[in-house]
Parts: sequence; C-alpha cells; structure tokens
Amino acid sequence: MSILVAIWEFFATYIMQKAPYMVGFLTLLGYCLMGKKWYDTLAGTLKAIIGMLILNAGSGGLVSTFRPILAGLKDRFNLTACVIDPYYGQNAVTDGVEAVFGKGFSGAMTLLFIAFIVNILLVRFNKITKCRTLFTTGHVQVQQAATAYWLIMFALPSLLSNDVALMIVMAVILGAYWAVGSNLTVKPMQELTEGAGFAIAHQQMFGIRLAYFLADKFFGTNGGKKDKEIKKVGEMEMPGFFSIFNENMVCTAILMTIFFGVIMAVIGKPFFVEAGATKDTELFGFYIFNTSLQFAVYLAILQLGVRTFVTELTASFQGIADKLLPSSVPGVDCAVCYGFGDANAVTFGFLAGLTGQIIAIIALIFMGSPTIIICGFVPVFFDNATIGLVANEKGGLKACIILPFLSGLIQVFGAAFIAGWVGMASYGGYLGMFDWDTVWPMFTVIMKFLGYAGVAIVVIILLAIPQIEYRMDKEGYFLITEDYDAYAELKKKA
Ligand code: ASC
Repeated sequence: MSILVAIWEFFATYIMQKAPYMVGFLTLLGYCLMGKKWYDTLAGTLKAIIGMLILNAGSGGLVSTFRPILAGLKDRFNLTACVIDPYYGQNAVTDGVEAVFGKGFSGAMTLLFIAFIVNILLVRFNKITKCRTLFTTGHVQVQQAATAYWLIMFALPSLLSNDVALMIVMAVILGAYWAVGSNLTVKPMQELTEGAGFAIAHQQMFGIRLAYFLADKFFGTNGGKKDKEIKKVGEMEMPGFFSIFNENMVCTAILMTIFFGVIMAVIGKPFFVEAGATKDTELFGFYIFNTSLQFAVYLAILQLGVRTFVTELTASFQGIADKLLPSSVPGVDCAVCYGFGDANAVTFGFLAGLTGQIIAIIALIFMGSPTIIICGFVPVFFDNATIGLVANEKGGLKACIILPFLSGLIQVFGAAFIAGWVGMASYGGYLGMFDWDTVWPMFTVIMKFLGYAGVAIVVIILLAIPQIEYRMDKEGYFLITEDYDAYAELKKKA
C-alpha cells in the first residue's frame, strides 16, 4: 500500500504538475501501447521532454524579461492595483484563501486531481459526452484550480460546511470546463495546423473559438468574402521599406523596440537601475534596444521547442487514442500553435491586445473604478497572440488586429469586475486570462444568484456545448481527430 502511495505522490508531484514530464509520460505511454521498439520509445520520449523544456525556456524567457516592465508601470505611478497574471493570481489565492474562507490552499490541489479524473472520464465516454481532448498543461491546471477554488467558494458559501459536496461540485465544474473548453479548440487548431493532431489546453479556449467564429463571420468566407479576398498577414504585399516587415524576426524586433521603447521610457531609467536590470553607467537607449530584441530571440526558441516535440507527442498519442481514449487528441499549451500559421500574426495580436488593455486601464482610472488593473505580460501576450493567430487564419489582417484589440478591452474590464467583486483584488492579483475574465465571471454570477440551480445550469451549459457542435456536423465531428485528410476531403466535397 505504501508503495502505491509513494508512486502516486511521485506522479502527482513530478509528472502531473510539470508539463514537460506530463508530455513525456504520455509519449512513453502512447509508444508502449503501440508496441514500438524500446529504443524508439526512449528517443521519442526524450525528444518530447526536451522539446517541452525548450518551449518553456522560450515562454519563461519572455515572461521573465517582459513581466517586470509591465509591472514597473504600477510602481512608477504608485498605483495600488491588481495585476492580472496567473502567478500573481495564484499568490493571491495562497495569501488570502485561509483568511477569507477558512480553507487551506491544499484543497485546490485536491480539486486539481479530482477535476483531472472528471476530464479523463468525459473523454473516455465520448460516445455519449462528445469530448475529445485531454488537458496536459499541469502548471495551468494548478493556476485554474486555485482560482476556481476561490470563485466557487465565494459563489456558494452554504457549501463551506460540507467539504465533500463542495469538492464534488467544484471538480465537476472545473473538469467539465477542461474537457469542453479544450474540445472547442479542436476545429480551429486542426484547420490552422492542417491536422497536426492537438488541441489547446490553456486559459483562452472559449476565446479561441469565439475569435474563430467572429473572424469567419465578419471578416471571412462566412461573411460573404471569397477565400482570395481575405488578406492574411503573411500575404500582404509590402512595398519598399515595408517589405522588411515580412520577415518575422525583423518585424518583431522593430515593433517591440517601438512599443517597449515608449513604455520603458515612460517608466524611466532609475527604475531599471534600482531593479538591478541595468547600470547607471550603461546607455539607456542601448538597454531598451537589447531588451526589445530578446522578444524575437525567445519567440524563435519557443518555435524550436514546438518543432521538437509536437510530432512525437501527437504520433504517440495515437496509441492512447486507439487503446484508452478513443478519438481523442492531447490538449497542449497555447504557445504550441505559434509554430504554425503566420508568425507575424503572433506579434500583431499581442500589440493590438496591449493597445486595448492600455486604453481600458486609462478608462478605469477616468471612471474612478474602485479596482484598477495592471496588465500582466502573460494574459496580454499569450491570450492575444493566440487569438490573433486564429483570427488571421480565418479572417485575415483586419481580424488579426481588431479581435485581439477587443479582447484586450474585455480582459481588463472583466478582470476589474470579477477580481474586485470576489475580493481577490485586495490580495494584489488575479489570473486574468481571457476565459477567466468572461466565462468564469459569468459562471460565478449564475451560481452566486441561483445557488444550486445555478450549479446545475452551469454544468448543463458546459456539457451541452460539445453536443451542439456534434449535431452540427455528425459526419465530420470525430473524423477531424481520427483522420484529418479524410475530413478535409469530405469538406471539399461538401
Ligand atoms: C500561462 C502561464 C504561463 C504561460 C505559458 C505560455 O498561462 O502560466 O507560464 O501561460 O503557459 O507558454
């Protein structure tokens, strides 16, 4: 028995919460189920882990370089404000949950594991549930479990005295959100990657599907445009000087230098000297330029990581889909899709989202909002870059700029409302990613005002979504994950 407990503890600590090892574990399991030779299995597993570690080096580098700059705006202007950032959000829960609800943080980890089991069951029985995607991004699951823990306890205080019932309600809602949300990204991702065989398991899954829908409806073929009329970012013919923007690294470098140049100049050199990021003797302009170029560097690293692991994970997942979870695909970090589609769409999406966020923050200040939001790098970049990429694919350049811009506004207003209302703002941070500024505040409102009936409504809404999608395309629904070429053929005929 104690051996089983030890194995479980090892799995929980070193595999489930660490995305590279979760991806490695799934690759190993998949290849074993396929009966691959041991040395191919070993090589594939190592490539999967290393690829994810490279991806983490890229996204971690972006976060550690640019997060302090945006957070610096807060110190520079002496704002007591709530930073929207998954890590600040997690800290806020750790700091406040005991005082506010009398429950420890460890409950959030129990929630994570039970919700993950709910996700597995929903996929296992997908003949009935129509859910096709398994969450594999452990760090995101930790952040979301922490936030859901707070939001649901806030919404249903009557459950606080019954730990078991509370845990069941929370796990069903969160597990259903994981299964249903990532399932919504199957179609956008399969189309973007031409059948690479993954979905997104991150924090803007409803956002991705909404952007896909709106881009198509208002900027794309469903809005009456012909395919060739949709000018995508990479298809723009730029004359003369502007042609250098076609090159992703050059484009990113120039745009980031302009944007971060302005932001860093506003914050001022003394802040960066004090933070130990540069020296008094160093030229500030050089420091800004060098820092801005890091953006292109980390994006390139991130894309290398994606190339290293995606084929291993998706090829081996076939074994899991054949033997354990029929017709399913893995849900992965949103950064994985930056290896596909148009790389400049990532940059444009981010900058449009940042512009939206800054305008919304200024509006909050002018409206005298009791909660002021500070942009965190993770929501402003990873949400809006992803939304921009999907929007560009479906609706071209206009969609790639307008939709992330709107998303930026929504992120700030949504976060200001929910973080202020549930009391997380006073602990300095909120998760702040797109779904958590839109879908989750809506769930919280429904449950707060309707109690148990609200819980039922939320669960029914979630579970109904894949059913509706299935009924809209019975023939293609499972084919898109089982055999993308056959699916594409089917769509061409239709
Ligand atoms: C998040 C989070 C990160 C990033 C990363 C993007 O939500 O916590 O560290 O996005 O997953 O690659």
